[in-house]
Amino acid sequence: MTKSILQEARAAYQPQMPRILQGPLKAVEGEITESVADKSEIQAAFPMTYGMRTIAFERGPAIELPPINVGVILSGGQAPGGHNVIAGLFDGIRKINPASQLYGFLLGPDGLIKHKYRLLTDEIINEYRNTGGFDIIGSGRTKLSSKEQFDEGLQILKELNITALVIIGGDDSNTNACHLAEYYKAINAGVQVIGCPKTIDGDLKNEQIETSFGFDTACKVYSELIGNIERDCNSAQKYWHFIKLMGRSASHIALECAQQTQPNVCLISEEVYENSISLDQIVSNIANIIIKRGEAGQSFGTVLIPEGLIEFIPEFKPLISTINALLAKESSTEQEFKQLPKSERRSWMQHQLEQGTGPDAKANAALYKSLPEVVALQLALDRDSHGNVQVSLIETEKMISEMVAAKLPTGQVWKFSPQHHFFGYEGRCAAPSNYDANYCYSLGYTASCLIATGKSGYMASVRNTTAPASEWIAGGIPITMMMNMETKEGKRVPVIRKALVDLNDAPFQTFAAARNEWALNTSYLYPGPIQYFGPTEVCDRPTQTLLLEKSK
Ligand code: FBP
Repeated sequence: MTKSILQEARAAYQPQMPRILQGPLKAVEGEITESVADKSEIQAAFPMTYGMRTIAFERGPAIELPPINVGVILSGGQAPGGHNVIAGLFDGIRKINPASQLYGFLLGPDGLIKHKYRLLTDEIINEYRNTGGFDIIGSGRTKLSSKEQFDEGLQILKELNITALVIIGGDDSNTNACHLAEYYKAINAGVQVIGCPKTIDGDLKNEQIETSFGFDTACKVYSELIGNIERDCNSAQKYWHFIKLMGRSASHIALECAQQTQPNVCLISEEVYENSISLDQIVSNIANIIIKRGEAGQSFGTVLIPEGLIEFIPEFKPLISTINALLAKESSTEQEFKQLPKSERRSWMQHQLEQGTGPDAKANAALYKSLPEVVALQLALDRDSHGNVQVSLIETEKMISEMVAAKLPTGQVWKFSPQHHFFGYEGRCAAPSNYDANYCYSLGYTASCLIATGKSGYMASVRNTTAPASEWIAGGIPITMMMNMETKEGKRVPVIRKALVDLNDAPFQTFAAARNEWALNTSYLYPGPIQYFGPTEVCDRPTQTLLLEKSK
């Protein structure tokens, strides 16, 4: 593979990892764990893997272990650093025994079910060290959840003599990893299952999992782009830029980028929901800022919009869950909807909503009717394999700017000229920052240690990551510990609880204290590109979110 000069230089980078992982170790068991909520239901769903103890690695005696064959899957959306998780896992199992083998299943969980895999050799791994993307084996969103799929998977695992499987994914994929661990334990399959916390969205975190990998790099890439736009905007002084940012439900990315770039407006979905801020209020608030800036001779600005906003606007929540139920996989209404030509879909949906009987039925029908055609159709697009609305496909940034334009007074000397952007795919495969390169490698290596110590149903955990990497703490967290019950596609199911932005936490509080100033006085910050070489305070700085959460 031909490499750029930067790729060549990055290939030589030696990721740093916790000191504890650099020598022989033992697993020290902590407290017995309980799920974050709905204990009896989670326990009933996971009788074999519920209530296990947390694991921390400490110095231990050197033990000789036989070679092991391990499988790895990349699941869901790409996130910078995935290749380093695989490299850390590879190096870890080779350290356990140099004859160990790593098999990568291709294009996500589908590779396991359809028996498509690749043996990962030294040569292949070396090609991908410290690179972005998931292309070493590809990723996919197939939901790994049925007994048939688990049995299909077991066939190939047995054939390749694989006794441990590492699933690198977000909350949904790790929930399914736990189901798989549970099933393989119950049937005594002899296969351990370990999860790794991945997602740029930053919403797979809790006391033990400080952050999901990829969040750091993705936010740095988006912040560079936002900073560039702010500088352009401040130079030409003629556009308002409406920038939608990926992150699915949670607004962590928008909040982090706001801290890094100080835009004029940043919406936080969780605040909208908690304070029941209506669409009309959101729009009026932005319009007021535009008017004030226009009157002060500043008819330009930057607005950040989290991609999941629409699901949090109070009047949209019941509408979306009604549409979700109508489009639930294999329901009769979904089948009917899918047969319709595109031109008839909006009126079909309108009719269904008007026939609704619940307390929100009238409001749902009226709201749907009021939506611009594109947004109405985008709301009814296919759900993903986990039943989630694909918020990345809904053009909220255009909807909001159109509604803002309609609220502005006419006949002013200043003008309102909007520009629209959506930053998501631009950051998901970026070359990992030093933080993500180190964190990911450490996660992969930790997964190999969990395998060596016989664990299953655990997620690899690396903590204390605002300290230098040598002081990071490595261990394993029972996945059931992170679960609660939620309603998905009309059914109550156990899932890892998503970490949304907490309005009482330091990242939001710090932003809230500064935003009025940023709104009216142009205070842009231009963070520039990720730096891989240079002073540590520039190159190894974690996200503001993590620093504020850890009060550094
Ligand atoms: P994961 O949660 O699987 O990591 O995916 C995150 C994400 O990037 C979201 O921010 C975004 O809404 C979604 O993936 C887009 O999905 P797709 O890649 O299927 O377009």
